[in-house]
Amino acid sequence: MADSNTQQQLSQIAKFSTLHPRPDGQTYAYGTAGFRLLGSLLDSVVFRVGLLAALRSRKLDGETIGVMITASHNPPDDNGVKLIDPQGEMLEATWEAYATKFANAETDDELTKEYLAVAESLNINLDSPANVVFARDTRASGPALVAALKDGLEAAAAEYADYRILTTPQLHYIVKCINTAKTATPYGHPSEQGYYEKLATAFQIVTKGKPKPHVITVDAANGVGGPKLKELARHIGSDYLDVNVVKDEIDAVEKLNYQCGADFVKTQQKLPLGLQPAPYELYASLDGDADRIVFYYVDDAKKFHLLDGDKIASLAAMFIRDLIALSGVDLQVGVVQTAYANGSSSKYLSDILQVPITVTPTGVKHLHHASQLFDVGVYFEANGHGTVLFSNSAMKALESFEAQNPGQQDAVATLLSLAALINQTVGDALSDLLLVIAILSHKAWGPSEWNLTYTDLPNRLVRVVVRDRTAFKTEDAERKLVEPKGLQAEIDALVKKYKSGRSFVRASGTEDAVRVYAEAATRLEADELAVKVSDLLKGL
Ligand code: NG1
Ligand code: ZN
Repeated sequence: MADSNTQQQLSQIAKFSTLHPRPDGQTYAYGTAGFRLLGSLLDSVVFRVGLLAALRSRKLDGETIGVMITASHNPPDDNGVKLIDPQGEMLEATWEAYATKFANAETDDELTKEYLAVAESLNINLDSPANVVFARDTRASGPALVAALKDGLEAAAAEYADYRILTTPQLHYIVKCINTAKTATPYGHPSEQGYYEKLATAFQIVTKGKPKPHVITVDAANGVGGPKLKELARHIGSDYLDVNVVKDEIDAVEKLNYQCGADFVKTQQKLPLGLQPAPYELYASLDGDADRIVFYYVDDAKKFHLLDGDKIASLAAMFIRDLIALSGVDLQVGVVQTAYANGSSSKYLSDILQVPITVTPTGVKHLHHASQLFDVGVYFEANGHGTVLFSNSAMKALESFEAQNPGQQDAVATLLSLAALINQTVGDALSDLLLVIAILSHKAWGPSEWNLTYTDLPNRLVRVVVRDRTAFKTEDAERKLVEPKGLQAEIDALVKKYKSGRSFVRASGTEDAVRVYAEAATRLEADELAVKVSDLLKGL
């Protein structure tokens, strides 16, 4: 039975909870991106996430848990919250259900009961220490949500540290640093400064002796990535890197992600509003919390060429595969993609580079876990969210390798610096930016040479509103519909009519809609296939 300390905690939770009432009629779900909706509807949710973070930390013997308040590429009035596990990974999936339960508890009393029920069923000692760190992006609703979070953490008697405004991947980095500080392999100094220093040093080593890269212009989506990228560039120094940051108006809160940013550029397949690029120069766009990045350039005819997550994955896999071969260390690089990966990228990876590919369902947690099965696992969603994971055994093999010649020594040193440069916790736009620049500088490539590695098949993504998206059930990494019955056969019949045709339908995990993806040999055919498959959904 609950002792007096526990009783005290429960009464604090009930008391504080009255300050953060749950809006009537609102139901919440912890999805692939945590909780995400209008900032004005999130006060009670964030308070309750504070309680859950405390429990999660207690369950893991006081290891530090992260809470990030952000809505990434969503419009300015949205906000969101998600939990970060001790190694900087996303919250373990089984806990998503507790998050959803907490958020939907009808009354303060029901909430304290849920809290106690989770503690009891998981054998959590409520007297034990709980440690939580948190940060937010630049949205106007952020400070009030932070206040709600602090109330939750205080009610649950957790120790906490406020890291104020950070990119999402910076907080993931800090969580991992804190939890590895006393281990044999500390990840880094647990501060924003530590993050910049780690990346800057690694970038300087990786690009040492190579020509200084051309200036790159980065659209920061008027979000948190702008000031953070400038700070990172300052640490790297102008001897190594010139970055020109545009769309960096973080105080004009209504401009966040508005006609700019990685999501806009990828989904619209066009330049951010007002950008007038010089031909064949490299450009990039971050999303609102700087965990996604896409690159692009225009040619002489001002034609826009997108270098998306698939192109980044292919570039990274090629570079790392070649370095491993040069080093003589026995390691395998593999790539993890989703069904949204362009068919040409998969063909290039398997036929030309001959690296193994795993396909997982959408959502970075699936990609992340699958890529941990490779010695070096490259994973990217086509939308530009991804990273490269070096396994512990790969790190040991590299660190202990006795090089036979300077070529091998160089390759091993570059691989080890890459492992420091690339965020090992989560997709990180700033780290990915440096990775791409470093590789291009090694290859002496501009964006058009990079683009030549393979030619994307024209593709179209369509969002279709249906009566009940949960009626759409898939298998084979979301590439085949099992329900509604018979629909897949109709899709297959259409696809067969198109050269290099491919199409699939799945329910979105973040919006109340289904998505239709189609690709084919020409723009016209890809568009036509997308329309025809969408038409099959009419009335469903
Ligand atoms: P949904 O809404 O499940 O398609 C979208 C993206 C994902 C991922 C999540 C989380 C596409 C087609 N889907 O998921 O890749 O990034 O949002 O933000 O881009
Ligand atoms: Zn994001």
